[in-house]
Parts: sequence; C-alpha cells; structure tokens
Amino acid sequence: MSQEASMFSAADVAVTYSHSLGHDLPVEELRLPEDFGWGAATAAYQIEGAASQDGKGKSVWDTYSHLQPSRTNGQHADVSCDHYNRMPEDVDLMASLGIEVYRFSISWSRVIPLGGRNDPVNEKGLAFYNDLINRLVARGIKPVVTLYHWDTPQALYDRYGGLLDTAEFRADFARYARLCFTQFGDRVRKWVTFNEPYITSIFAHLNGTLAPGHCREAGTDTKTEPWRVGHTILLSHTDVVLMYACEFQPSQKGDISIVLNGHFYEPFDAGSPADRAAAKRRMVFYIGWFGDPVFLGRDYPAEMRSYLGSRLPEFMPEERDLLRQAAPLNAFYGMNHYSTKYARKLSEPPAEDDWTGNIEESSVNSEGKEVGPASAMGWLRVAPEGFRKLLGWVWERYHVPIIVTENGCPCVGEDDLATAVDDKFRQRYLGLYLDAISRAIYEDGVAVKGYYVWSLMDNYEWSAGYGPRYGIVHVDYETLKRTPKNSALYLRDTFKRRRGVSS
Ligand code: GBH
Repeated sequence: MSQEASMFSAADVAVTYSHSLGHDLPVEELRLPEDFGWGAATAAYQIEGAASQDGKGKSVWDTYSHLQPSRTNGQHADVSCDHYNRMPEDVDLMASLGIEVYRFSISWSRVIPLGGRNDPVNEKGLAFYNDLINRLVARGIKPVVTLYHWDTPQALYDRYGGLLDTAEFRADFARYARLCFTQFGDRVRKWVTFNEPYITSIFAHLNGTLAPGHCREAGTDTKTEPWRVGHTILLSHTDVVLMYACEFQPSQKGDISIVLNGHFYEPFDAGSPADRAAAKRRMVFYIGWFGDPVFLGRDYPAEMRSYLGSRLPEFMPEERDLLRQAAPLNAFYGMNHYSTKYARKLSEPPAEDDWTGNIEESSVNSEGKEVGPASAMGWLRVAPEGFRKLLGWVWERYHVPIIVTENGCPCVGEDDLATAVDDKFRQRYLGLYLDAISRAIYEDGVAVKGYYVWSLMDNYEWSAGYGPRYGIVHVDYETLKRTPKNSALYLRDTFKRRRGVSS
C-alpha cells in the first residue's frame, strides 16, 4: 500500500452509517478527511447564455442547438440561466451555501471568438472570467477551471474539422491554454484540460447525439473518427500539461489534470465467465482508453489495440516520450461518475464501427434485478456500491489521488418548484455516494480528496435540453429566479457539521 493510502487507514475509525431501506432518508453521519473539500460544478455552454453578447464567437454547440429539425429537444442555450449577466448574484449564492470549490469551464470562443492561434483575443470575454475568479477568491471559494467542456469554436470546426485534425487542433488549443494560464493562473490553482474525452469521442463523433453530431446517418467515418478524436484530445492534453509544468507551475504553484467519466460495470450474469470478463473489458475500453496514456504514460490498453487494429491511431516515438514525461505531472484523477451498469458479452459479430468490444450494457441483470432505483434518467440509477468499487479500480490502476469532479442526479417531477425543493431522492443519492467515498477512504485505503456536485444549478442538459434538472439550486426558466433545493442545504449542513466536529 502506498503512503497516501496508509495515511487514511487509521485504526480508530468509528463511523455511524444510517443506511435504511427507504430511499428518502438522508445519510446523516459522514466521516471524511479534514482537507476534503466540497464544491459544485457547471459548464459554460450549459449556464452562461449570452450566446453572442460582448463579442463572443459561436461554438459547435451554438450551431448544433439551432439545427432544424432539432436534435436538442427543440431547445438551445442562447439565454439558459443567463449566468453571464447574473454572475455576481450566483457567486453570492454559492457563498451563502457554504460552497468551498467552484468548478466551471471557460468558453473558448468567448475569449478567442474564432479560436485559432492567430485570431484576436476578446478582452470583454477575459474580463468576465477575471471578474468571476476575483469574486470567488474574495469569498474564499476556490476556482477549478476546465478549459474544454465540449464547446469547440465553430470557426475551427469549419476550418479543419476541429478535433479531427490533430496537428491543427493541438496548436490552437495550446495557444488558448497559454492565454488562460497567463490571464488567470495567478489565482487559479487547479486546472482541468478536457472534460470527459470519452463522451466527446463517442457521443459527438459516433452516436451523433452531441455536437457536432457525427454519425453513420450523416455519412461520417464512424469506424475511425472517434479514435482520432480521442487521440487528438490525448496529445493536446499532454502538450498543455507539459506547458503548464514548464512555464507556469514554478511561479503559479497550481495543479493540472484531466476529467474522465465512466460507469462502473457489473456482469450481466454473475455466473458467466464471459460476462465477468465483459464487465472488466468494458471499463478498460471506457476508462483505460484515456487513463492509461494519461496516467501511465503509455500506449492504449492492449485489449483495445488487438480489437480495434488499424482503427486506433498510433503514437509516434516522440509522442510516446511526451506521454511518459507528462504522466507523473497529472496531479489528480478527476472523476465524473453517476451510475453503474451491467455488461453482457454478445455472441453475434459486432458492427464494423463497434466501440465497446462487442458488449451490450443495461440497467437490469440476467435475473431481472435493477442495478438501483431510477432517477429521472433511465440510465442513472442509485448504485453507491459500484461507485465505491470504481474508486478502488481507478486507485489500483493509477495510484493518483482522486477528486470527484461531478456527481449528482435529476429527480422526477422537478418542473414543479415545490417538488424540486423537497428533493429527498437527491439528498439520499448524494448522501449514499458520499458515504461510498467515506468507505473507499477509510475501509479501502483509496485517496479521495474532494467532491463537486453536478450541478450548482439546473441548466441546459445538452441534447436533453431543459428536461432533466441536475441542480442543487432550482432555476425557473421563465423568470430565471434561483431557489436552493433542500439538497443544497443538506450538503451545506453536512459539511458544516463535519467541520465543526473535526475541528
Ligand atoms: C456529464 O456528462 C457532463 O460533464 C455534464 O456536462 C452533464 O450535464 C452531466 O454529466 C449530466 O449528464 O451512456 O448510454 O447510458 C455525462 C455524460 C451522458 C454519460 C449520458 C452517460 C448516459 C447514456 N453522460 N450517458 S449511456
């Protein structure tokens, strides 16, 4: 066991867990380390609105959300929560909820409207993020900044296909990152390069349900595109980690890494060796795809190489050197996690653009058992045991401290304000997932350093529009009034109490 892990294996752990059968009782007692920080997360396109205000350029999401026929539930985020114009009151709200960390993303096309390395900078865009960061710091809230949360500047997509052109994208992303470090790095101590590269690769360039919406029906090359996109993200990430370490870290003293998402997978039929292997394989294809190059500094997992063959790009020798150099500089593993699924080995031959390793996933196993109670999203089930196992899986494979950079759920019936505020389902979900973290730390020796709930407020849920509401604060999309839900008070009080007890 590493030093990090043994630090937490204190013998005197006395924890009261209030697990109960009902799914509406909050978890009251949580033991977490002194330096464990909690916060809330958002992303620029989902909350800012102000789509063309103050010189902002378009991103692929501005285009995608306006396609006819609509691919986004008939909705776009031109206004959304109007956070761009309501930011001061939103920061005050965060302070009133005791939020310690705020994870947000910068809209690339707000600070460089056309996105490219020779394109002009938009001072008003920079001023917005400067003001946001200053207000956070003034209230003692730590900013955690994501550079890329899915909103490629439209001009770069038009010029060269965005993430599909590795060399061009790398050069433009590096310039954008350098601008952000230069402008904001004196106050930002934690940086995330990319949010969920799996989702950008698969959902945006294979299934087509996220911008720019590449898919078989659109005639794009779904056999190779997703893997090319993933490759571009990995190399762009690596460049920027090395840039930060060489040029900025010595004076700015911050950390940098990436955020990976992933379900935990259980076998569909626990008695079937094929399904047990499928569950393991699915996680390697989902998480190992990015985790191995980033945190181990080496090639894609062997299972992927042999299955995908020439569909998977090669790392050139000098690129392998970069991966190796950058790996130990990734200071934390940013984990976005929501739920667990079952994996079943398929016997039929796979489609030629299969990306799973010929595996089917579901929320119900071979005995008809559901993996957990359903939220307002069918795939998002309450399954804290899977979360605890995933924390262990990541720790064992990568041995880097984990920060849970997103976790949360939408509840049924939240369009109605009274129902939304009395969000017992979410309180229970959050409590159980925090309890899983506590167990991972104290019983399994996993280093988990923080927890950011998704999301600070209800917002534009990509292709699902304003349907699902993930916020701990309710947003009335007519009046834009914010109302904290009880889960916000639950988190505030839980962490306040814990601090009170431990100090
Ligand atoms: C995160 O993505 C995003 O970072 C955030 O912007 C978003 O609002 C939040 O989660 C809530 O969705 O895999 O077929 O079962 C989560 C990406 C999208 C992954 C939905 C799982 C479920 C469909 N998730 N997806 S499936």
